Amino acid sequence: MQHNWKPIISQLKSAGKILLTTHVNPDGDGIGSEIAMYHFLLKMNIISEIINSSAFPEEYAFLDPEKVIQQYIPERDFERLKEFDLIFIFDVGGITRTGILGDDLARLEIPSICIDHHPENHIVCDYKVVDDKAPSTTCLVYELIKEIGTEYIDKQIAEAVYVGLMTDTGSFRFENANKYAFRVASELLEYDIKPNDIFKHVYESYSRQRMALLGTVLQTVHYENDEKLAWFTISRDDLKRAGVQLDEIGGYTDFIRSIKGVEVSVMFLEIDLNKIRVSFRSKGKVVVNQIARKFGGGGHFYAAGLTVENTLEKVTLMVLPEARKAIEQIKQ
Ligand SMILES: [Mn+2]
Repeated sequence: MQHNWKPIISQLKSAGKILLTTHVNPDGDGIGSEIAMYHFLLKMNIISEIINSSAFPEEYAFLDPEKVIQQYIPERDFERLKEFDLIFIFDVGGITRTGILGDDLARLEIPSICIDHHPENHIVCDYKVVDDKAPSTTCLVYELIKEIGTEYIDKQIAEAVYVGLMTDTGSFRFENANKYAFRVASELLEYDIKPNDIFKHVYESYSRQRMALLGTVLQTVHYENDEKLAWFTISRDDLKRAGVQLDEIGGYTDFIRSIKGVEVSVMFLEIDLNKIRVSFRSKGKVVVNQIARKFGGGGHFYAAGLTVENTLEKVTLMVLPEARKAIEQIKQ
């Protein structure tokens, strides 16, 4: 894959201080991109900071032993944002996904660069490299670093790139686990990373409470359309009762999709009072970002989402008819 990195390279080389950020509820790809870029810039003697709108999910702590990732607190950090003269936004297809930090940055007119792999990326930036054929954003970051010099890549950078690749390809089993994905993975192995250890950190470190709540969810899944559609809700009360943090819920929708016969799984998660995050996962017959887009969301063809302000019940009543319609259109 060839992209024009030249404008980015000249901008980062002349920058004084760079801000690195990703989407709300960051995943392995967003965090991996930030960490890879941060350590690469450090080696180039370019100062950068990673600041995100959301808290840092525990399962990625191993990627950041120095604890360089910060969470944005407007009252404390807003003035400080003016110190940055370049912003990198990773893995973000639309500005609403950058959360409160994105809103504040929009007021400051700092030059920005977006590196992303979402189809129909519509974020407004000064420069963008967007490629929906890239299995992860970290693959694009890796390509950028390679363009400047492979000598900058070390184990920590390779691990961060690998985490984005592993999580966004569902551990190399989704449709985007293409030749390119495996080629990058095999190149990363040259840096002595341990896929088995990385897998254990990310996917085998769940709390008992999280797994117990998943058990409850499994018993309350609603099946419709000949069991091709599976949906479930999680309220703030459910989380509180189960003793589970919001950022531990990642992966539930993938898990429900794995049930035989299910084509689309949908989670309705109450992330705040009357604020609902809807996540879609599809096995490949239904393009779910089209459903998400009807409500102002977006994402990948088979993994997409949206956030709406309303009650859990109202949001299910609003979104499910569109999901049912999409499933009815599956060609036999
Ligand atoms: Mn991604």
